[in-house]
Amino acid sequence: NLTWDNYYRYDDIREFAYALGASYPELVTVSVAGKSYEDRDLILIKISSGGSASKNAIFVDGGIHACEWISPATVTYIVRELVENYAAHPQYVDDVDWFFMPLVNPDGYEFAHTDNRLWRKNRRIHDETNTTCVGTDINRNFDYHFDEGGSSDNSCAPTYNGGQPFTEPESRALRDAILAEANRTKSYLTVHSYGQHWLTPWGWTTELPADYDAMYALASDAVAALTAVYGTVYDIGSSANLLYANSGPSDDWAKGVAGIPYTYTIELRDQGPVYGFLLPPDQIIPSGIETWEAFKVIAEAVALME
Ligand code: 0X9
Ligand code: ZN
Repeated sequence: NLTWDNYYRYDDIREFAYALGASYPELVTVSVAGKSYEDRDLILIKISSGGSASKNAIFVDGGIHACEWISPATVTYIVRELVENYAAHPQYVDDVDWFFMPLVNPDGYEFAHTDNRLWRKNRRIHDETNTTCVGTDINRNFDYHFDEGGSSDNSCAPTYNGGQPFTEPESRALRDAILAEANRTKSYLTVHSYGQHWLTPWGWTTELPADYDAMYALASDAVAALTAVYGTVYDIGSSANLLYANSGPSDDWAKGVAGIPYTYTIELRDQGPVYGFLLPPDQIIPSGIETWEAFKVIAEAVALME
């Protein structure tokens, strides 16, 4: 039984998902959306109390980047809150369907635990004779304005884009899971760290999406609810404006190709440079509690969307 007082390994997260499904079969369906390069399961958790099959949906992922341990920790915390405390707030499950892929990059995540704490990419070997240049940045491997800046063609680089879109089994599995429900998915939340940013597309251009004002308004309601808990501040803006130019991330693809309107990259605690990726585990529960407040705001809005 997980208590979110420490960072969990791939096996723990997988077992958490299946145990939740076994305890709450009327709410939780666990499936395998694909296999990682090293043959780990890419777990997909659907949370639904049934009813209409065309209910609006929210898709959440975590752990695209191996070193961002607070991401799968916070995402699984929210899964737990939705399910175990369903009776306290049934509307968040009754009014929307949820899809969670809490650990998109299990191979990199395990490698960050065993070998290199700051590892970012997956672990695909590109060249058997070159074992130092391993892995692709899953968040540069999506097919929308692919390789148009802020991604690397060099397999040694931490932002290596794979050379072509969708070369990685993890990005293909995430793509296919999103597409399977895209017509009813109103929000895609891809959870990263760190910096305390609530980001909209795009990364490839500093121009803003046509519906940026609506995206900004919902983000600011979500952030206000988050900040109200402990005073944790987040800034809001488009990726290219607030962070840096980059191309091929999952959020740009989810909005530009899959057509999901309220698509955000959430950069969790902290702001750096104190901890950065090395966020102490005693911040998992506070991060979970405050981020859950933001997710409630998103769910309330999604429930009312056309
Ligand atoms: O660079 C990234 O992939 C993300 N930041 S991180 O520090 N977690 O690596 C930001 C991606 C933001 N999304 C877009 N640029 N569209
Ligand atoms: Zn990241």
